[in-house]
Amino acid sequence: MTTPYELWHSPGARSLRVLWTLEELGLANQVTVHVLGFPPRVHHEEYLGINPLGSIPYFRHGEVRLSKSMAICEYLASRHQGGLDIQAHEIGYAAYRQYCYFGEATLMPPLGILVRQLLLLTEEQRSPSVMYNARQLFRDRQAPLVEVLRHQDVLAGGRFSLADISVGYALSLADSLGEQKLFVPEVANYLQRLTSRPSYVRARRHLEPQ
Ligand SMILES: N[C@@H](CCC(=O)N[C@@H](CS)C(=O)NCC(=O)O)C(=O)O
Repeated sequence: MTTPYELWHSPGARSLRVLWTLEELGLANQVTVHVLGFPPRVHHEEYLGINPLGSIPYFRHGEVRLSKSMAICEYLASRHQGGLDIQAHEIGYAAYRQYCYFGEATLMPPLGILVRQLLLLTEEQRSPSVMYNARQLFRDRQAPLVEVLRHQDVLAGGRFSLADISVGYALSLADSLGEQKLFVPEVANYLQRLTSRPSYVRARRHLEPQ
């Protein structure tokens, strides 16, 4: 018997990257998804007993425990053939590594600020200057993407990869927050291509509260 995958997921959270990866690999029927209200540290105190960080996603596979979305995606891509990870000997490897990190380390910080301001604070608690700066930063940080997307449909290696899932999740979060006006045209078109993928559409279905 194969060891099942288990994923803890919240609507709108980075666990979408993992669901998207599972869908791309045709593995969606091999995962048990635990859907939690967000933030789980508020709605599900018992979750801290599973993931002491209290963050989403969390992933279990036998003895394996992972709490970083891209680490989970890379773990899955390395265990299953599907071409989602670009190998060191392949063209595009450097760009692949760059954009796997870029999605999380460069695009997500300003979006994290917007999530907090728009979803977790009351209107009186919000700071217009903090939101203005986060929006500017998110817009400016699209510049490297534009350079790549002027010449290619995907970010690395001439094929869809985890680099697109990393960056695509961040862009889709900005979209869900209603921040479409921040997208430069090349990036808006790229997001449209990504979110038209059947695997993305299926993964999104898990975003609906159960
Ligand atoms: N770098 C981590 C970040 C995980 C993270 O911050 N997740 C957010 C949701 S997308 C979260 O759980 N925030 C609430 C909290 O930490 O209590 C990853 O890529 O998975």
